[in-house]
Amino acid sequence: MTQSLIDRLGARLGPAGLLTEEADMAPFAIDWRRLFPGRPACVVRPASTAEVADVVRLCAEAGAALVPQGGNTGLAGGAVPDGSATQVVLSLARMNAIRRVDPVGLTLTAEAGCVLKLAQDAAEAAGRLLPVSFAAEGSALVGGVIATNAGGINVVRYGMTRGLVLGLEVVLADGSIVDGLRALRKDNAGYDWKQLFIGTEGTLGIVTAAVLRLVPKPRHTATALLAVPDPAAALRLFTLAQEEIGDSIQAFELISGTSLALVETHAGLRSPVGTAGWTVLIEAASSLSGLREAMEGVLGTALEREDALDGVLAESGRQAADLWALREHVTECEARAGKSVKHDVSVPITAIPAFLDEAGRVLEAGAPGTRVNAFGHMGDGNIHYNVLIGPEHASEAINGLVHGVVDRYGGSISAEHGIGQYRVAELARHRHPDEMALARRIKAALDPQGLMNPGKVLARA
Ligand code: 2HG
Ligand code: ZN
Repeated sequence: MTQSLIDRLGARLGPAGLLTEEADMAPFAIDWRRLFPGRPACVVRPASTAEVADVVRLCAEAGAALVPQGGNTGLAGGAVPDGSATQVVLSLARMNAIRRVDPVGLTLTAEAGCVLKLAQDAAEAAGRLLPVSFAAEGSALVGGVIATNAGGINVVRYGMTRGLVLGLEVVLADGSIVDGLRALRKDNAGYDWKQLFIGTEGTLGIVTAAVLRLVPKPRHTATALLAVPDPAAALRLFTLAQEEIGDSIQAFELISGTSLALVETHAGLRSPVGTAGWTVLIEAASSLSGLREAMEGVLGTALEREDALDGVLAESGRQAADLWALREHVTECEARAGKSVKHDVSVPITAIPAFLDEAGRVLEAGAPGTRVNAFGHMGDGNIHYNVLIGPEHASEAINGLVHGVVDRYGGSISAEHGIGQYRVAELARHRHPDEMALARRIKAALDPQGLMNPGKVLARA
């Protein structure tokens, strides 16, 4: 079965569209963290929506499962195949055109394989901003950003990717194409079906192109790094910043001393405000003047109230980039430090200090010898509560401890990274059975054969 399918895929896509050699398929077979090695039957690289549709139809006819893949930067193993050598990996990378930028209507239309950074650059060249940004933006692809409803550093101001998608083109599990590439701000005509494909990680269909919402590009930016005594002080600082410059805050990040120590050890980058306690990185942006003075005011008041122990305000774009580098290197340096168990959690913002405190105590008691690398997007309630472990620690037990605390604070076990295969069991454990049953009904309706990214988000039926 598999060989005849591969032959048909090759006949449809030509040599540029099909990879079957082990070495060529290797980068598509394993995730960035190298936690989920798989073996694809083949890798297809369609160059158009029509080709994607034909691939899906051929696979459906042959009963072969499909695993859509973007930039393969995900942290939950959602874009890699299992080890059966029967699943077809569908890379969207060749569908990389930016079809249109409309600076007046504030939209950008891109194909799924466009690198996020290139889409951001195209918006910038038109004097506008595509406000989704995260450390992997140089490799992540627009289709994957949408399929995972990516978050990142600007959610505090602009919301998740979901809120930036105006129109979508998708290929359904039977190979039909649905073109909803409307560039409208208001569109209440019937079901908003595109939401089914945003954040569902390719389990219901494949995103092939999208119309994204742009925003005006703020003229001025102010970036500050502050050392704070503890997370409770960081929360007070957040409240102060909300009151003083709330409408211009576009990032409010919390970084633990452990995170900065990792960055210092493994990337040689040193924080100008030290690594002793906790650190907050605030970025504000506005087209109105006076932003810098307003940010100075926030810093001054925070220092006066002793909610900040030290602080720097970037003098230039270069210096701002240096401050951001401290934050953006955490993931890479954590990986270099050894094994870790990641938790991408969110809790109500006001609960962050208590959550951090309680999770720390629970781990100390239940998993002695672990080290917590906590950092994240405090302004939207999302903490990456990653636990560095040794060979004696079991990751499921640590998940149980941390997610137990998340439940007690009414939080979510996946704030922005999705479920992939990494959190399938945890999702089923933490979501109400009624919600899981509803998800299964949606899955059965859209993918009756169960061939769209099986085993991701939901356990195989
Ligand atoms: C970030 O915020 C990313 O830098 C990665 O979401 C988080 O490494 C992580 O756990
Ligand atoms: Zn993050």
